[in-house]
Amino acid sequence: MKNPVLKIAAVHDLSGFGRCSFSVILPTLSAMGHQVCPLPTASLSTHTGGYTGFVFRDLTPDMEGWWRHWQKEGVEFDAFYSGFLGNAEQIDITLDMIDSLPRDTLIFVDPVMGDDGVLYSTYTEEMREGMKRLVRCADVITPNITEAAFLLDKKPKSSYTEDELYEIARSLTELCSGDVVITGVESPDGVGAVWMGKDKKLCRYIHEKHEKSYPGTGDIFASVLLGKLLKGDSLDTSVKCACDFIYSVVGYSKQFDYPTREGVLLEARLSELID
Ligand code: PXL
Repeated sequence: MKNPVLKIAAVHDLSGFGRCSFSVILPTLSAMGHQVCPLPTASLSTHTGGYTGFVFRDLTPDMEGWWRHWQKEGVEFDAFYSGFLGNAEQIDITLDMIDSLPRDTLIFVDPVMGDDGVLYSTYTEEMREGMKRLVRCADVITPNITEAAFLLDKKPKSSYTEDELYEIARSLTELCSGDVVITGVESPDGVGAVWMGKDKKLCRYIHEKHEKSYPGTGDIFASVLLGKLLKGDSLDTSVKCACDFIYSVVGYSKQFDYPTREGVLLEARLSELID
């Protein structure tokens, strides 16, 4: 009988504390029944949002050898998932990995670059150009609204008309030729995601806005979306499930008094993701 557990090659950083990147990607996708195979780009004692003085090790020199070893061992992946990348060389290495994969591998790119209208401090112009090349290879991309603007060389704004959102999503489907899911889109009724698939129809799913925001929710959103798509769910169902989960876990976490920089209380809500 065929092994039912799908394998995902995941290229992200490891932040030891603060619930970002692998700290949330691994439990989320495992709860959904998938195997995450981590290829770490860097190790940090914490994420970079809200902490200073963190211990940081750049793992760029190990990335190609790590990938070659998997290839030599004949490991076959059902999906490839990239996120926060530390420098322009890591983007080129990630592109080479994607190039070496069979055509039917699902390429899922979360083009992590910034939030709230600004690029993360580690992001350079060269990396932004590299990220545009990376999204071109993707079957699914999940920029937040700030990253969507940066990918299209536009200045981020705090609100967008329906026509502007349509144009952003359509331009991104041309850039990546896959499905585009844009998160953190504000509207008078709340906040949520808009998405556009092959039919070029703009869809939207909104929840009322929680007054607190936490780091790492973009990583959890992308992981739930990927997990659902790999189970064979439609793009619409998968996006709605990811939005519902984020709404639920933020709503749960905000009742408790602890520093938001520690991220959402994922461990307490993971069971919602188990079939
Ligand atoms: O969740 C995005 C992310 C990933 N990795 C690191 C980060 C951040 C956001 O701040 O600092 C190290």
